[in-house]
Amino acid sequence: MKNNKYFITISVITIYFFFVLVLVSCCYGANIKAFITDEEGKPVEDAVVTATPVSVTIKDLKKPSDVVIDQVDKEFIAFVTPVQVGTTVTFPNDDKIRHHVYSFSSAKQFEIPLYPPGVDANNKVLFDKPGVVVVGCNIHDWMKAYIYVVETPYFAKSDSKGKMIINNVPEGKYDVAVWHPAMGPKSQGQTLNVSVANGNDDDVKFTVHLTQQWHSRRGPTLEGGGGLYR
Ligand SMILES: [Cu+2]
Repeated sequence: MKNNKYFITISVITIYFFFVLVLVSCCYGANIKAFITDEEGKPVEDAVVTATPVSVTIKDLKKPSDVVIDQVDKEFIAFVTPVQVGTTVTFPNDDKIRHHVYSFSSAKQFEIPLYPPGVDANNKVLFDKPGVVVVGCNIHDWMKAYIYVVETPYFAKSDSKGKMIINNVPEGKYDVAVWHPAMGPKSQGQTLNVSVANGNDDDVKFTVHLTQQWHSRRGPTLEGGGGLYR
């Protein structure tokens, strides 16, 4: 009998905690699902959608975690990286040659002079102002990456299907905007007003006009590795 009572108590506690868990997980805001296409209806990869609170105070802000932009086979991985203001980005070198990473963008000017393969704790840059930072390599002209520094903690980047999800956006009103490195002036300033209600996911769609992007031609691969630089 005693055992039976014990079992019932444990069951009631378990069920109680299960409901609390469901309540917390279902009612902490909602997700914003975005779909980005170009004017022909083709999915656009590497677009960033931001949700900036209008009626919500961002409480309990987590410190942005560190982000990595790798260099592999003389390309930056990834091509587009959205980060929140205050994020530190490291630039490891996963090639067998040296790279020289820099940016002249007003949102962040920096330079990591010619450095060898590996991870060096000094190759860290703090992004402390919002804006677009174009990153290049002094040795390999075709290497290019974009860091999109945003103020809001609610943002995401589209995949190859043009889709993304901004998770756990607290209830309230938001200005939802889109950005892409090749976005022409026609698409600038597109903003949607979205009201996020607890437990109700929102679907948003943007159509963007992309301009032709200019790219340096990739240098030839020299047999035998091409020494320290190429
Ligand atoms: Cu390089």
